[in-house]
Amino acid sequence: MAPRDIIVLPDKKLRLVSETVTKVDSGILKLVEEMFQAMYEAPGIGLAAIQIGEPRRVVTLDLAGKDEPKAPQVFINPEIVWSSEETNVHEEGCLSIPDYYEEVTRPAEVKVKFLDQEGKPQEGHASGILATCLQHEIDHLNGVLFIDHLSKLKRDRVLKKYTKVAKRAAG
Ligand code: GNR
Ligand code: NI
Repeated sequence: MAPRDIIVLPDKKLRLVSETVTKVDSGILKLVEEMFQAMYEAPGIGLAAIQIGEPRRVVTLDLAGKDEPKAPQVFINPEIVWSSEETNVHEEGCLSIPDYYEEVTRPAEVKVKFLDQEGKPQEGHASGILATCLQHEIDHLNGVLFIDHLSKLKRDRVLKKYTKVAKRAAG
């Protein structure tokens, strides 16, 4: 099957707060598969379910380099339970905001609670790009985009650009 489309700005769905997964059933596992398919096709290193239009608290990641074997990771109902005082600046992009990149400041390290694909509770400690990506994806679950961490001037400029692009495409 063709991969599912990734929704982009100014799609209002990106602002939805996604729903908690109550049971990791076959429907959720199918969603995970569809997310990996869309993420690898894009290609991107992370994806939140809402980016393919499904407002569920599911995140996929793969931080493996180009020439490395795949390293798929799944986080269901991820929750940040601790974040460091120390911050980190990393250039971010988002598949839902194509061709726009900007530096974002976030906590350098986080502890995350989540469910794995068997529905078992897990806890993990993340630093570096993993910490950045997890925070970016968890933001998506709460309707937050990386441009919300930028100045109002920059954010408004981006929003305006994508609204214009959509209007032109609609004719
Ligand atoms: O592919 C992606 N790359 C990326 C780079 C820096 C910080 C975050 C990301 S996530 C992004 C894919 C995406 O939009 N996930 O929501
Ligand atoms: Ni994103």
